[in-house]
Amino acid sequence: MAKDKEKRKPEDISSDAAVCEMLKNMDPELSTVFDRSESMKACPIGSSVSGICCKNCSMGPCRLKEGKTGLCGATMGTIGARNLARSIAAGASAHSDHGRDLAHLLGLAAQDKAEGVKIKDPEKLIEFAKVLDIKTEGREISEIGVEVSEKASSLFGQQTGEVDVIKIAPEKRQEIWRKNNVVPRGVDREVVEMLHRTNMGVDQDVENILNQAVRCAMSDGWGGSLIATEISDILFSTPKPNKAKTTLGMLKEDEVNIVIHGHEPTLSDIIATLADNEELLEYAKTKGANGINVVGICCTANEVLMRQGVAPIGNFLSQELAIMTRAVEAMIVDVQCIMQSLGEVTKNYHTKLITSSPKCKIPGAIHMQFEENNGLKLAKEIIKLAIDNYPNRAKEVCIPDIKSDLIAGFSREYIKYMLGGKFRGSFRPLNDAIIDGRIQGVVGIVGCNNARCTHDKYHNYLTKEFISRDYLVVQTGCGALSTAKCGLMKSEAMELAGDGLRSICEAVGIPPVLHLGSCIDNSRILTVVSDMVKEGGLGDDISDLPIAGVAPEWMSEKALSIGTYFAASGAYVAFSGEPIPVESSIEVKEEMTKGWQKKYGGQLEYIADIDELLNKVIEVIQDKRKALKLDVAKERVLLDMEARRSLKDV
Ligand code: NFS
Repeated sequence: MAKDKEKRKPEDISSDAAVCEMLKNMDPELSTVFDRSESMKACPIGSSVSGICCKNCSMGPCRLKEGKTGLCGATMGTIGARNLARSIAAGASAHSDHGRDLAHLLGLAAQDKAEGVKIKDPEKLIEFAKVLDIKTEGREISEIGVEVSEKASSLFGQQTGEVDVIKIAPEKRQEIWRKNNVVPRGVDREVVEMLHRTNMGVDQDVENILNQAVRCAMSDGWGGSLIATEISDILFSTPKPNKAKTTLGMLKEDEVNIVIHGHEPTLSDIIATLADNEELLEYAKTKGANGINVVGICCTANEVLMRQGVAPIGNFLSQELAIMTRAVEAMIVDVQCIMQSLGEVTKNYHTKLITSSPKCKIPGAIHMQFEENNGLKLAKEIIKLAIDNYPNRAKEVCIPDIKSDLIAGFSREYIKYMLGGKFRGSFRPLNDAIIDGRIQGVVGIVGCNNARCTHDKYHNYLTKEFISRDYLVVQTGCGALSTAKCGLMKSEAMELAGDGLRSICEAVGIPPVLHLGSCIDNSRILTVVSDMVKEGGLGDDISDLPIAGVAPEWMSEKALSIGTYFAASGAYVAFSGEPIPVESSIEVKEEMTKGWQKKYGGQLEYIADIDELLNKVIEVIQDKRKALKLDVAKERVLLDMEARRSLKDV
């Protein structure tokens, strides 16, 4: 391993200064995801740049190159479409299963049967009840909560009709979906049908397979994810801006450090609340610790950051290094984006790795199962276990002395309020700023980190470039944590914005990059753009808006589902970093670009060169502005080779 590490400088591995610090100081005998990304190359067939692989039956795996078919006769196009569709189904199922659990929890919380969980935002409950056609007048909150829980849960198993949360979208968009037959009938139904249709010897038509892939992704964005976000807000409160600090430097030398990692807000919200508990703080003192420091990683971090200001110490690629600081007493993981290597890494340190979901057990971890009725008790047990582990900590810890300020927690409700005020909350000022060109457009830069690209680099680069050209950037997931760590989510970052965007940031008092939450909360972006359409002046559909989405360091199947439902919602979406695994099939690429553009007014494509991607997004947004006949306040800035070279060093 030590030999591999000599190959790349920490700065080439990560743009996170605290991660670089850790890479310089970590035990050379230990391996991280970064080392393995060098020692193990991706399978060239599986990565799908030069070929394609089908393993849907045991006559294979069939490795295809241009001009060949599998044993059954399946073509590159069919296999590419099937593989992509299966990944979308897996991604959609992850988000949706998360939403299902929250829908169930809401019913229990409404009846006071979920320890430590209550309905914190009754106003949002009433609003969501209306979306679901549930009567609210004259009814108790608990009664509404139970019915919302039942109705939301039923949308997962619904067999016919429409998942009615799609009604949040503009009318015209709903008609486009109906015309193309992609309105999800029920969340689970679309995932099951996708798996059936990609089974050996079923759907073999690229367009037909991808039509169902779109309906499946729609059941995520306009189904499971949206339900998850709405109910998380109802139970744990709708986010408002919160000041916090970030990076691995937020671990504390003299306190019990507890890292919450994964995606679900439930147990983590209770653990974070208990960090101030007098009894537990007293107990910590008896073990020599000066406090209890709860911090987060990945999307669980985003959930508790937005609502409680809990410090996110890093995104996906920081999880192993957090343990290597020797300062973490316990890491509690729930579901998704949790590396199996954590079980091995913790063997070398005193850190207790705790799994809490029956859906995710890891060799080497202690399993302490969260049930809806044991939240408070379990959270206390976990914190006590971490406190008991504090005396086992090594004398020397290795916490990077690097921190960055950030503001997070821009929900749709807050954006409306900050622009229009409590009594006339409105998206009018945002639309007006876009119309008069102070804001050229809105770009969502979202998604994962990928160990095969320089950690955080593309997220940070694109964000700086877009804000400097007056594009408002909204972020979720690991992308949001990336720019937060490099200081782009604090008010001072408005200095890096173009004059137009800066004038808005100054007037409203916001940073030029807005943190909208976890990956599940990409559905917040859907509701924001729907509101922008309804506000008027920017066309009558999402596809008319000068907006775009980018996932520059994508890695998870969930990202494929997200990219697909944004394209189906009318947005131009570009992925970079590693290719979407359909690159070798022209037929599939054509359908995802030209085909989807014709059907939905949006598309999903992969662009390897980050400057080419930047230019393409600018071009798409400027074309939308032109179509809307908006005054072009600024010249379109496309980069020539010389300008590119001067920008390379970020
Ligand atoms: Ni999204 Fe969140 Fe991060 Fe990617 Fe994983 S944590 S759900 S999948 S890696 S952004």
